Amino acid sequence: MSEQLKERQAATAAATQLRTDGYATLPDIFSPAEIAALLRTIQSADAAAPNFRRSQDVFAIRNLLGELPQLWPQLLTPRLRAVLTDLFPGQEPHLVKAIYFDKPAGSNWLVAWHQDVMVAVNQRQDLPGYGPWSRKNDETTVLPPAEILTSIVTLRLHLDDCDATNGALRVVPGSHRHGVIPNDQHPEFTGRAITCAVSAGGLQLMKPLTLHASQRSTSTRPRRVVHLEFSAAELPTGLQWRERLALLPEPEKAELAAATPE
Ligand SMILES: O=C(O)CCC(=O)C(=O)O
Repeated sequence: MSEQLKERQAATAAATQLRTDGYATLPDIFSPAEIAALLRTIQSADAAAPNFRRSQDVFAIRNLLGELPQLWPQLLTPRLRAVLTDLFPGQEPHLVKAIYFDKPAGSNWLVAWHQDVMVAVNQRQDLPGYGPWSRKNDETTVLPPAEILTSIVTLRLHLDDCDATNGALRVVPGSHRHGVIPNDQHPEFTGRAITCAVSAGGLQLMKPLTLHASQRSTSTRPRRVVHLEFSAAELPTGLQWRERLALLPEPEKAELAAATPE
């Protein structure tokens, strides 16, 4: 069987697992050279901007592609595009959020159990099914209707080998099928959590409603992740995903279009 066919089969199996369990992993989507190039771009950033948060326990860049637009073509490799095609068959997904998380060696940063239920939008607009609203650090977020939340798929690209010792994400399989779970009910679910080890270059896929958390690091290795959220859904007129980015045309298609006379 060709490598390409094996990859397509793995991606189809991951898309099925994502629907059932709310998470899946896909190894070897980015090569060591592609990871090194991404890290060079991230390390070249001017860390003084307000979207950068640096402490001894975490370095995070919010609105990552707004801060570092040159990362977008680096991330949109043919392999990543193929994964998106499997995850959004017959649809045109766009990016709706991007964050960089560096949990350094020995970090005390832990993230408690939660679901990702708020989406970042351009403005507050009272609409049926949208709310509550929140405004923090100049950013408006809202709990959208279920069809918008369930349209989102998170792809976490791991830039380092990651396991339970350096803060791998823990998830509760199937929890995304229970809608928004009140905090006081989390303990009913978290007893069956599993740890998602992912090697460098691999992707962890996750539905935003999957209950997830991450532990402190007891390792000497960092855990660097590019967290990307995609959706093919559009918001009602007037409301826009705050970080919305369309996929760039594939280079060969763009070349073909440029060479074809109208
Ligand atoms: O990267 C982590 O450890 C946690 C991130 C997370 O939970 C989130 O972005 O919702």
